[in-house]
Amino acid sequence: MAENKTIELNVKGMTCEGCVAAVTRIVKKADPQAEVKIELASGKVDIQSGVDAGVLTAAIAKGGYEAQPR
Ligand SMILES: [Cu+2]
Repeated sequence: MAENKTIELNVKGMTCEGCVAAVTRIVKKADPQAEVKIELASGKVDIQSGVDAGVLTAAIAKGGYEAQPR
């Protein structure tokens, strides 16, 4: 299994706890072992995962949120 690393993203488009739950779900679908920390007000998303940052960013984008490394 790949080594976990911290992936730091800025995610735009999250407006409520429902969005936080949706982004968490998207990340967990890509990596069930991932640890996800989301700050709704700032859009800061920190993910501990062995999955490639590009894969997670693409999955979040597909879910309708704009994700960028920060
Ligand atoms: Cu929402």
